[in-house]
Amino acid sequence: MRICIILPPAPGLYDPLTNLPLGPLYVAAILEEAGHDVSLVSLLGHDVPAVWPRADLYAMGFTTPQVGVAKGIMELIRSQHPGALILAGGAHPSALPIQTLQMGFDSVLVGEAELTILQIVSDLPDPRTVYRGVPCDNLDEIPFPARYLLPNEDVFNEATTVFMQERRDGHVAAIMSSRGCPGTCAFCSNKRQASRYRSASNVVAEMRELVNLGITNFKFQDDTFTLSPGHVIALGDEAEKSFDPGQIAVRVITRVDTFSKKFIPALSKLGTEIVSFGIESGSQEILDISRKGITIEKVERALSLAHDNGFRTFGYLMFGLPGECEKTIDETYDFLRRNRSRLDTVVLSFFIPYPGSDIAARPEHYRVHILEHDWNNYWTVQKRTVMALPYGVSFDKMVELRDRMISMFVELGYARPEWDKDL
Ligand code: B12
Ligand code: SF4
Repeated sequence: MRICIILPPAPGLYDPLTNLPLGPLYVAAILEEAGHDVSLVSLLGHDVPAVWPRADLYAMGFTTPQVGVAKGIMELIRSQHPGALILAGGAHPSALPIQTLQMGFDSVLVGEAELTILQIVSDLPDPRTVYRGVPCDNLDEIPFPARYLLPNEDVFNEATTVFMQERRDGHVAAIMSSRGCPGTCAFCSNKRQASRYRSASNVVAEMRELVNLGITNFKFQDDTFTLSPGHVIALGDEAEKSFDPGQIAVRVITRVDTFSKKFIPALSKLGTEIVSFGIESGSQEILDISRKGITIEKVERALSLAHDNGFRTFGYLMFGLPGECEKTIDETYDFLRRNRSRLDTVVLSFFIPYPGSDIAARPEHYRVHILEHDWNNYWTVQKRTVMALPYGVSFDKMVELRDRMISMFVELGYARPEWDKDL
């Protein structure tokens, strides 16, 4: 079967190439392994082709702000290949499958694809409209992402954005060593799922393949990297056996409440340079309203622990969550000032009610009015849009608070010219 996998453009990202999407690459790997004739069209930083190759099935994964571009591509393919079957998957179609079908896609795969995608292909030419993916328990069974189908310049990228704009030898790859997060954050569109882990040898084998190609910087995309001490310790040991000291550099992201002393030696063995934390806000009230499940005290403890052990610390903060007001901005300012010496960099996002999140599903429960429904504007970092108004706060006030938040970053020295680019 000829299958064309498409990576739609990501016009709101500064550097999509150092954060290549793994989902469609896993789908491609499964299909290739089963003997299908798979091609991949990457539109991340590349022009949309005027003429599309003929295929039996076109498959595209996308997030909410990519809906408009994904629809345009689907329509272009349809105009050239009227009988083509076009499948959608990934974050947005999983959150809103029916709306995705209404956009004109033939089928939607909700959730993880690996155990279901071959069924879709075998149902051709009459696939069902909605398929429910089954989470894979044994992640070691899944082949490595089919990066070899990508254009060379996507894989052998410049590797600057991931490590604080430092130009690095070697390139950077995204990698995932576990799936699922038990968190309940109300702004997050992940479906709550039990965590599953790849074995350390499986992860390091993937890293080894990449290192052999000259890719030596790794951004672990696991939702919460420090969930399981056993997993991280095994990874550290395996990496230490497989790589020379200093040969690889790693960035991870995690929750402050799972980060503890027992992870430190393993993170060092793994070559970790940057530990990023989802902090979201310096206001306990905001953290509680958004069901983040962490305390400011735990944030400060985690930042100290990471900083004192020689890691660079990144904090992800969000402006405009439910409950945001003058008082919470003041609290965030105090937090940022207090922690300046142990927080190296901050990435500031602007709250967006993504489909799939509890806030988008129940805005009244969180006492917010959602203002923006044009998904083309659902890019988190660059747009700086006020997307939702907490009850009792006017639009003009929110704009003023947003501008204050931005100026406090500048004043405290967190903002740099490249500030938006550290995703
Ligand atoms: C790494 C990551 C990024 C990276 C890479 C982007 C990417 N597209 O993978 C970067 C930093 C660039 C990024 C940017 C953004 N991200 Co992001 N990101 C993630 C994260 C943490 C992991 C993604 C991942 O690799 N998962 C592992 C793979 C195996 O899972 P997967 O991607 O879900 O893929 C599986 C299924 O979805 C499905 N599938 C996926 N694609 C396809 C395609 C086809 C054809 C089929 C059939 C199936 C299928 O099968 C895959 C294998 O099982 C997720 C959260 C998460 N845990 O998934 C958020 C997430 C996807 N991001 C999100 C958002 C909002 C964004 C941004 C919009 C933020 C912004 N800057 O404005 C941008 C959008 C950029 C883009 N092009 O998509 C939201 C999406 C919400 C939504 N409703 O769309 C998520 C879910 C975070 C969250 N918890 O809310 N992100
Ligand atoms: S925001 Fe992060 S910690 Fe919270 S539920 Fe989503 S993935 Fe888990």
